Amino acid sequence: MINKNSPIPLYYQLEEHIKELIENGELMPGDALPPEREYAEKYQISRMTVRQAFTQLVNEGYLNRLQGKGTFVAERKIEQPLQGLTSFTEDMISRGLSPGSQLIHFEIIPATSQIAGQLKIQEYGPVYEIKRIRLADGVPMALETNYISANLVKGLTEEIVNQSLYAYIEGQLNLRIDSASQVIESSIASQSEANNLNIAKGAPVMLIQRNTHLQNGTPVEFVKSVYRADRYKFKIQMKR
Ligand code: 16G
Repeated sequence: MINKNSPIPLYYQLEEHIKELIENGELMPGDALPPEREYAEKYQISRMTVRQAFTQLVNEGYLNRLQGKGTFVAERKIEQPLQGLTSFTEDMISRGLSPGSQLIHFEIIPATSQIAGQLKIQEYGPVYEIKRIRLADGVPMALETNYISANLVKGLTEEIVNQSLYAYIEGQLNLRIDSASQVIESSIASQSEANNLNIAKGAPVMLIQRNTHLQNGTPVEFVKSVYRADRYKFKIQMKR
């Protein structure tokens, strides 16, 4: 498995070997890796080399190190294509995961000038402020705060937003969600985000802002989301 005569660095060979074991299912999420010492003895390489391979794999999200417990195979990341304008509920169902929401805030507020600007409504106009933890098979994936004009999307209730917002807008109100622009940037979890997402304070997250429009161009939602960077990656197709 490890070829000492190869010009490819030893740590990299080991890294690729472990990746292969993860990708072909011989190592499953949650499995403990043998200690560094065992790898070092088995392949006759230094523990430093093994550590370097592990560190790379931790940085790439394949492994997790738990203080005092050892190194474990990480959960697989959800790969989210960015071409389609889909809802969280649709995304989870298309992957065979069970979508869920934990509602932590639901209120009609007067739009601040920033929210009014995003939704193209009058300042102080009535806006639903909805904060939900989005779950996949019961595991928190993202924390989402939606702002929606109450004059446009009428009759929202806590029961409705515990299900799919897009299904209500399209299915019940017959409004056509058509396009969105989305900005993604990296950040780290604050204490309250960490509590809600069940991750450590300071863990990497992705901040996503989505502005969604109806077919006639009317803004239908302004959303700020915090996605777990250890569970999500985004994919975009490009063409020259
Ligand atoms: C996604 C959207 C969010 C939308 C929600 C509707 C991103 C970054 N955000 O989470 O803007 O409000 O889906 O989901 O993708 P729902 O229909 O399941 O409530």
